[in-house]
Amino acid sequence: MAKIDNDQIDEKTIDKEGEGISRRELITRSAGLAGLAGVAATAGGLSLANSKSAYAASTKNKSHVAPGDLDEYYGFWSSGQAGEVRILGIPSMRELMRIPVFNRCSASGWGQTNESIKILTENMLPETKEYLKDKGGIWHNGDAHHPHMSFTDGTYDGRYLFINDKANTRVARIRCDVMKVDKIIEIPNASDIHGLRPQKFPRTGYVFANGEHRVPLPNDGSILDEPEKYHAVFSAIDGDSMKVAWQVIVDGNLDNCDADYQGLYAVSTCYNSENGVTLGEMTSSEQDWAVVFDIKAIEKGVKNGDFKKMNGVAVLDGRKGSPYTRYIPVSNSPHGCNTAPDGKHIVINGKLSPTVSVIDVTKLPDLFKDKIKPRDAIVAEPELGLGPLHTAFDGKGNAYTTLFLDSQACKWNIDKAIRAYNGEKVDPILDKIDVQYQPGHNHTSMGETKEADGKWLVSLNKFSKDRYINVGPLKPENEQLIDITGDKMEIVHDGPTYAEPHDCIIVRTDIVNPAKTWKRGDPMWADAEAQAKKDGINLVSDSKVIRDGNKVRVYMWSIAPNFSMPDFTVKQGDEVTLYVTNNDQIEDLTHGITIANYGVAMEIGPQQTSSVTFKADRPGVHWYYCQWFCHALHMEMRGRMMVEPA
Ligand code: K7E
Ligand code: CUA
Repeated sequence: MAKIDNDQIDEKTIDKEGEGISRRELITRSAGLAGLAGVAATAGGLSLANSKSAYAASTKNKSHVAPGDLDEYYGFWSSGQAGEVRILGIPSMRELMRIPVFNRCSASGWGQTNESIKILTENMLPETKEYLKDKGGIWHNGDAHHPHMSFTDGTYDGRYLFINDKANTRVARIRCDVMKVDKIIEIPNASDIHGLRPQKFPRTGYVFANGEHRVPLPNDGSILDEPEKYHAVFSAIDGDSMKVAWQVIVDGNLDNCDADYQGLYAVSTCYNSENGVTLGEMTSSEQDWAVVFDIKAIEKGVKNGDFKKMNGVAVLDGRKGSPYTRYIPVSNSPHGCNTAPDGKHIVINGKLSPTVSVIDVTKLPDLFKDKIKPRDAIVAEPELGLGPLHTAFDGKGNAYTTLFLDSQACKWNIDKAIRAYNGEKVDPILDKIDVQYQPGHNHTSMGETKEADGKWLVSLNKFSKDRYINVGPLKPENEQLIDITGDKMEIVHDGPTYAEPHDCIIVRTDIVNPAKTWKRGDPMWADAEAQAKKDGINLVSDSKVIRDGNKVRVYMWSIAPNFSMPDFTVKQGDEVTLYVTNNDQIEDLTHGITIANYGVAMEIGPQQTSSVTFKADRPGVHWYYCQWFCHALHMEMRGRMMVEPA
């Protein structure tokens, strides 16, 4: 058996669907591994079995995931200025999926479908709505930095992912059952959300989000060039309701943040203690801070009414001297903020200083009681190298810090660093490895949870520098997979990426259990369901054009390779809403609908309803067709929209 016939597999999959057999199982069962090995042998002259064992022998930690094999971890990647989230398999580093979030997506229609526009606009501030009124009504860009999963009891729970948008001051939530965004909120009173971390304990709970840039409050033009009146704001978002629970005004600029494992404190790195507005002013003093937020005290303050209500949110004053915060001096311009899985230590990364500062969270109660001085909360400050930006952990007491300027990953031991700080002659640095090139974030498998397992480290490098064939002036960035099971770190894989591998998390596959198809009645298309009900339409079985003045609603469904309607007619100038329900029940059988020369396109997953509204302002015959390859007769899956001239 030298060749696997895809059509055959599809047919069998369809036949066996009732028995719940997936296409994957079918390949293994019916074609057999011998068949797959045969393909590999024909293609590469190397049998699958041989290549597998060769890789297994060459690395301690098996990084090669052979064709047909599955990954051990999900990697959730932010994409920086591309505005989306990407799902990778780890350790293969294969990109498996993209989730449009703050960007516009040509394939799925994110930013165009009614379902996505609702999510993109429903929690937009009125002044932003007003600003975007004649600009299409939505933002078309975003800057997505920090993807983090919801926690229960100190580890990932597989419910949601949260991610910030630095560009347009938003936070989005992704449902992990369908891997689509279900909420996007614009954060009032803050500017440019940067650091973001969910509460780890008892659960998420709060999602902490840093407003990075200082702006006047309100930022309506009444205050302009008076920087002393600007503020940065720390927000706690309720991860269940996606409403801002409370905010705290701070001194300086907020950068990154993290939460403890006790549910008591959150910590943010805070640069620009000078409150300057130019680079020179912002970096002039020797020291900046780590700001500690006392969550219980803040909640009490909210209860007692010790706040100003701004844009409907309780805003507390957490500037220096406030009972809600403490400012721990650390070296100038700290950047990353990472809580260790030991539940005790939080690492503040120096950036402009070669050191990282280790905070002991058990000292924080005394700090808030003013029994100790702020610096006494620091228990270690090892010098690691130039440009420490972010730190990851292996759950065995070791930390891995990216050195941006040195282009290295540095492995060091927390306990040894504490002993060295106490005067013992011990070197906390265990190993350094060159990465390619200038790393920003890094992340270890399960590394920000109490279940950190010390298997993989990913280094997210801002430059690929000579690592790949030249693709023109814009180069890919580079992420490297590092095996950390041994004493020495070992780079086992390079992966080029498009802008920008900003940050990621690595989650065990048993924690994430996405659905295989949509389920009817999903809240994603509740509005379509409600409108259909009003129109007396059953979305899964009716095909109908309903005219309501110059508003026209077209309902159709699809089963590969057919749309239930071969054509429909509207008048020039009509506002058309097109509802399409994909009645296919087979996993992987996504359809789409594109209206040619109308700029309309959307994804319709199995059992999903999608809708889009547009103005039929171009007379003539316009074919609509399915743009998701779904069947041997996919090309024929189409129909005509006829627009009568006015
Ligand atoms: Cu996570 Cu650049 Cu947004 Cu560090 S920040 S690199
Ligand atoms: Cu349906 Cu292609």
